[in-house]
Amino acid sequence: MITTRICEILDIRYPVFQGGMAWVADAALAAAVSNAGGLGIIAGMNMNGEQLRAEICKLRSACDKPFGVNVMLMSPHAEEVAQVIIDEKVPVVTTGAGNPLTFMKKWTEAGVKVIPVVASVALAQMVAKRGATAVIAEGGESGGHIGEANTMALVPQVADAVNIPVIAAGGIADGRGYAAALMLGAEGIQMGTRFLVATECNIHPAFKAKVIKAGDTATMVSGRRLGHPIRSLKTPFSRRFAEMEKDPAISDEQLSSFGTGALRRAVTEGDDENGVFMCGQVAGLVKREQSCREILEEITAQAESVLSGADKFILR
Ligand code: TUI
Repeated sequence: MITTRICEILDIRYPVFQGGMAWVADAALAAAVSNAGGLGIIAGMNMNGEQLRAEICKLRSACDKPFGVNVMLMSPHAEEVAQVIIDEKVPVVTTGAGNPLTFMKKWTEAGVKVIPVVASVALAQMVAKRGATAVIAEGGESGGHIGEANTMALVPQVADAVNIPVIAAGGIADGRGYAAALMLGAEGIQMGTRFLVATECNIHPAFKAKVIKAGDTATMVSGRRLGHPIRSLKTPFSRRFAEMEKDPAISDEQLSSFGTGALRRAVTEGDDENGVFMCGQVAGLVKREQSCREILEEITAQAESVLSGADKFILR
C-alpha cells in the first residue's frame, strides 16, 4: 500500500489523479477512477456552466467519493465554470494552461481545495502562498498543452520550493514512473494517457487503437507559434498543422481556425485527417484497454515491487 499526505488531505485511497483531459474526462471516467480509490477529474474545458452542472450531477449519481473538476484557464467559459464549482460544492479543483490567482480567493473561501497545474517553480510558489492545497508539476512529456520543463527536472525543483504536496505529471504510465516520481519528491501522480484507454473512457475506439499502437517516437509538438504548444500523435493533420505553422504566408488567424474543433473531431470521430489526438510520450508504454480499477491496482503493485527492490542498488 502506498500512501502519502495527499491521501489523507483528499480522503482518497491511492495518491493517483486522472488528468482532466478536455473532451475526454467526463462523469463516467471520473466516477470510475474515484470509485476505484483514485481522484477522478471532470474536464471543465469543453463545457459551459450548465453542461458542467449536468456532468457533476451525473458523477454524483454514480459515485459518492471525492472528485475534482479541471478548469482550463484559456477556456471562454472559465469564469462561469469557476462559479459552478462553488455552487455545486465540488471538493477539488485543478487548473491548467495559466495562472489561477484570479479565482483562488473565492475558491478557497468557499472551501474548495485548489490544486493548480504548474509548469514552473515561480507559479508553484505563488499559488502555495495563496492557499493552494497541493500543486501538480507537469512536465513536457505530457499530452496536450505543455510547458518548457520536463518532469525529471521540474518535479524535484518544485518539491524543494514548496511545503505543500507535489503531484507529478507527464511521462508517467506505469509503476516504474510512479515510483520514480515519489523518489523525485512527489507525493502523488497524475496520469492522462494511461486512462485514455480505460474501459470506462468514452473516446472513439480509433483513438484508443492509435494510443495502443503508438511507439516511443509517436508524438510531436506543434502550436508554439500561437503561444500554446500542444503534444499530440503524429497524424496527417498534425503534420499539416506543423507545416502551416512554418509558412509565413499563413496568418495566425488562419492557423488558429485550422486547429479549431480538431480535438473534438479526434475524440468523437476518431478522424486522423481532421483531428488532433492529444497524447503523452508514454503512449508506447500503454499496451491494452483495462478498467480504471485494474490500472490503479497494477501500477500500485508495480511501484511497490520496484520500491521494495531498490535496496539491491546499495552496496553495504
Ligand atoms: O492544460 C493542460 N493541458 C491541456 S489544456 C488543453 S485544451 C487546449 N486546446 C487548444 C489549445 C490549447 C489548449 C489540452 N491540454 N495541462 C496543464 C498545463 N498547464 N500544462 C502547462 C500548463 C501551464 C503553463 C503555463 C500552467 C501555467 C502556466 O503559467 C502561465 C503563467 O501565467 O504563469
